[in-house]
Amino acid sequence: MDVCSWKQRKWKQLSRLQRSIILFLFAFLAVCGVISYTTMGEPWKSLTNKSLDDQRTETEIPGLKLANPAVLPAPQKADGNLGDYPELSPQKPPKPPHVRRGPSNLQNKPPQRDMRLKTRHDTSKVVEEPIQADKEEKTEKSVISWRGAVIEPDQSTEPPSSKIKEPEKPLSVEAEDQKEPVPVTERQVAVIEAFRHAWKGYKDFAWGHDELKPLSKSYSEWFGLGLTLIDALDTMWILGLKEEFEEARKWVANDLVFDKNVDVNLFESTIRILGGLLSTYHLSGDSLFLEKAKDIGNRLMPAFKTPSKIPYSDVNIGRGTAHPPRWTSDSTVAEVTSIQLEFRELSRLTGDEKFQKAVDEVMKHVHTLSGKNDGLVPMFINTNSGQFTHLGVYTLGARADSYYEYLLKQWIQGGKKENELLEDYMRAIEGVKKHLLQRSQPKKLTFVGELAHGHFSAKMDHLVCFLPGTLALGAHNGLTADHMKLAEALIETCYQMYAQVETGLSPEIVHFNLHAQKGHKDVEIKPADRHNLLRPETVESLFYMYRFTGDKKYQDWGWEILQNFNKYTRVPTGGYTSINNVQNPSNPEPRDKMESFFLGETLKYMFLLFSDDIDLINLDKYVFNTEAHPLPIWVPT
Ligand code: DMJ
Repeated sequence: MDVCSWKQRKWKQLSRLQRSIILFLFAFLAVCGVISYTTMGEPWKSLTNKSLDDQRTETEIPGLKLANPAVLPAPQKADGNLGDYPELSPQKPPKPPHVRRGPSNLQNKPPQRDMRLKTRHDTSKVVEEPIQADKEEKTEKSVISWRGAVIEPDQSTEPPSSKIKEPEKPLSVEAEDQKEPVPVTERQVAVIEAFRHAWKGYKDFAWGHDELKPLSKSYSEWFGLGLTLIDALDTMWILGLKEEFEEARKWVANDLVFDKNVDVNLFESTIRILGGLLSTYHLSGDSLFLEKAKDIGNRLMPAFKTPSKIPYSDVNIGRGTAHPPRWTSDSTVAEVTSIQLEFRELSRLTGDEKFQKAVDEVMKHVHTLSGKNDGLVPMFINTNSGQFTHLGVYTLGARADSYYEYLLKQWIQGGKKENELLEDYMRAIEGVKKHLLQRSQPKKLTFVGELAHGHFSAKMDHLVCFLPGTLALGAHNGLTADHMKLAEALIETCYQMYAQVETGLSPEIVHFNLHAQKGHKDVEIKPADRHNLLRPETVESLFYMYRFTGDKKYQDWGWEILQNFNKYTRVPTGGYTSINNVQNPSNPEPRDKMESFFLGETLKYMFLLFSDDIDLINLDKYVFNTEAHPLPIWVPT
C-alpha cells in the first residue's frame, strides 16, 4: 500500500478534537525551534566538551584561538592625589576581606615543604577594588588591551632548539587562569604615591632624558635614550598606573630612536633597556616593545666581535662599532655574564638564535676558565685572550655580583636543565661559605666580606644584598635548605646596614667590626662610602624573603626603609635624590640625581613586597633580570 494514502485514511479516522491537538503540538514545536536557534547560535555545540572560549574562537575568528587570560591580575586602579606623604588618605574605606587569587599555596611547588609560603592571613587594610582587565579600554592597536588581553594564537614557551624561526608570544597571553584580583594594601598605596611623586619630577624636568636631577630641576644624559622612562615602564604596569603608562608608551612609539651615534655600555643598556622592553612586551602584549627590543638587541651585537668572543664593554649603536674602555682591553666579569637572560629571551621571541648563541658562548667559556677560587671569580676578563685578569681578588660586590645571580637565574629560565650553570652556582656558594663569610661583633651578624690575595677584608658593598634573595630563590627551586638559612642570616645583616645608621638608610659600603669594642656597633662607615644611591638590593631580597616565608617582619623592615627614603631623599618639587651622607639626618647632602633603578627596581620591589598576591609576578612563571624586569620562565613549574 502506498504510504501517503494510508496516512490520509488514518487521519480521517481521527476525531476533530484529536486532529486539533496534533496540529497545535506541531505548531508549538516549530516556534520553539526557531527561537532557540536565533538566540543561542548553534545549540548542538554546547553538547561538545569544548570550552565556551574554544567554541567562540572557532565561530568568530577562523584559524585563530583567543588568547588565554593575562597572567597578571586586572589593573589596580591607583589612588588619586593623596597629597603629601605621610598624611595618606586612602580613596575608599578599607574593604575586608582581603581577596586572595587562587589557593594560598598555588605558587609554591618546590620539593622542600619547609620553605613554602604558608597561608598568609592578611592583616593589612584593603584600600580599593582594582578594575577588571576585560572592561579596560584598548590602546591604539586593536589587539592590545590594558594589561595584556591579547588576541593571538597560543604558543609554548620552550626555547628554540635549533634554528627555529617561529617567533614566540608574550607570556601575558599564556596564563592559564584569570583569578580574582587582589586589592592593594595601604603600604602599596604609599608606594604608588612615592612612584607618582618621582614620576612627576621626571615628567616636569627630565621627560625623555636619562635621569632626573630633582634639585636643579633638570636632567643628566648617559646614553640619551630615556633610560628612566624605559626602566619604569613595567613598574607602571605592575602598579596599575595606566595613564602614565600610556603616555610613556607614546614616547617610546614616537621618540625612542636607537639609530644614534652614541656609545652605550653593553651591560647597562642590556639590563635596563633590552630587559625593560622585553618585560613590558610580556606584561602588555604590545608588539611595539618587542620591535624596539629587537632593534636595540641587533645594535648591541657588534660588542661580541672580539678575538675571544668575550664582549667589549661599549658599543656605538649608530655606527655598529664596539670597543673596550679607553684604558684597558678588559671587560668586567659581571658585565659579560649578566646579559644572558635578556639575549636568550630575545632569541626565543624572535626565533633568531644569534643572540642566545653569543651569550651562551660567554658562559661556556667562563665555565671552563682557570683562575677561580672554589667557584669564586675574579673581577676582570680580557677581551683578547679570554682569560681572567687581576687574579686573586674575590668579591660578591661590584664587578662580580650579578655573575652569581645569573648562574641561578639562567638555570631557572631554561627549565633547570643546564647543569653547568647549576654546578657553577653551587660551587660558588660553597666558595662564599668557605672564604667570604664571617660574623661581626657585637651582634654576630653574618656578612659576606672580600678576599684579596689571601687576606680577608670585612668590607661589604650594599650591592651584595642581592644575595639573600637569590639564595632564597634557589632554595625555592629545590636547592639545599642551607641556602635558605644563609639567606635568613644575610637579610638580617642587610637590614642592620640600614637600622644601625643615623638616617636609617644604608651607605654604599660598610665595614663590619670583627672584634667587640665598647660603644661600637657592628657597622662602621668610611667617609668615602657614606652615600646612598636609592639602590634596590635590600628591598629586592626582602621581597623574596617575604614571598617564600610569609614572615611579616620583612614587610615591616621594607616599610621602615620606604619611610626613610621619604624622610631624607624626597624632593618637594618632585623626584627623589641620592644623598651623600647617610650619617647626618640634619643634612644628608642631596646629590641631585635620581637613578633610573629607583623607579625600575626599588619602588617595584617595594610594591611587590607589600603585596600578598603571589600571582603578582608569580616566581614560578617569571624570573627577574638584575634590573628587576620580569622575564618568563620557559618551562614554568
Ligand atoms: C642596577 O643597575 C642593577 O641591579 C645592577 O645589577 C646593580 N646595580 C644597580 C642597582 O643598584
